Amino acid sequence: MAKKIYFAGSIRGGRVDADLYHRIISYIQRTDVVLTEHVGKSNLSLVEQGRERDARIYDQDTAWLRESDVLIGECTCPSLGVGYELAYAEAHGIPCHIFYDKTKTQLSAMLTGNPYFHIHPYECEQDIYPVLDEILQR
Ligand code: 6IA
Repeated sequence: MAKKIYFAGSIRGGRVDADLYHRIISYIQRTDVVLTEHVGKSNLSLVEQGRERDARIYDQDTAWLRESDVLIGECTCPSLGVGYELAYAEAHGIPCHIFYDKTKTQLSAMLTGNPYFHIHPYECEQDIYPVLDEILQR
């Protein structure tokens, strides 16, 4: 049965890796459902929408997190929101897989230091896909 994947990637933290998110999401979608497809879209509005509009984003995202089977995060570009989502997923017992390009960044010790998280440093994008196959049990 198709898994429900919560893909987490930076939005207001910066969109430098948006095209990479899009490619990862498309790859997962070959067999599974990505609840957060919008994270890979170009032309996302980065502007704060006011607390009411942001509350709707928060409510929807936390509901999707609770119903997801796995969280897959691309964490090369640091994002407060992604950090929050990881802690939220951990609190709800959702398995979390974190990818980051080790030639570009160092991950926070709050992630690498937590044995709950499955951490996947990579050196080039092509390293990501075989690991995704394993996570998705293809
Ligand atoms: O702090 P950040 O904005 O970088 O946090 C990014 C993370 O928070 C992502 O993994 C998303 O799941 C979530 N997130 C942040 N902003 C939004 C958002 N904004 N919509 C949905 N999830 C969000 C509105 C964009 C909309 C116009 C499509």
